[in-house]
Amino acid sequence: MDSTLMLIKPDAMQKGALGEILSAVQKAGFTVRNLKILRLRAAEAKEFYSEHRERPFFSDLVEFMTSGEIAAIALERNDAVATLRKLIGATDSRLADPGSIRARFGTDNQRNAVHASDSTNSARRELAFFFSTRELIPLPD
Ligand code: FUP
Repeated sequence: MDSTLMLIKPDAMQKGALGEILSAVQKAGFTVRNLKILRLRAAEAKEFYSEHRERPFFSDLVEFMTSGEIAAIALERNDAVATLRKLIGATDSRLADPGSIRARFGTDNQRNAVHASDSTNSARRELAFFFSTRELIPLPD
């Protein structure tokens, strides 16, 4: 079983899409290991997206990601990273496959409803960004 991180971004949270997005990922066979709702500070958003710090859209992205609450969700499934990336669709919601989460709930290439880790290394880093080790361990029987 692999793990990955999904974020529900401020645009989708403001639309009240948390439940429908969770339902879509559960129907796709993911287990929700943990979930928290929080608002990122600017320094946290900059750290989370640090690989994009030289890109022209970086400050707009930080402003958007700090504009409201987000949900951070730890998900498990076989082949979790690739399966979730396919389920969310292309970065630009206008180009995402019909039926994908970004096509259903996003608007463009910034307000695109969700984030999903793009590799197992990113998933490890991003899960640790939001959750402690203890918060990711299954409860004993
Ligand atoms: P993705 O992995 O699909 O989230 O996409 P990228 O890693 O290419 O981009 C990271 C985030 O930067 C995207 F979710 C949205 C944002 N972005 C913009 O805000 N403007 C752009 O022109 C491109 C990306």
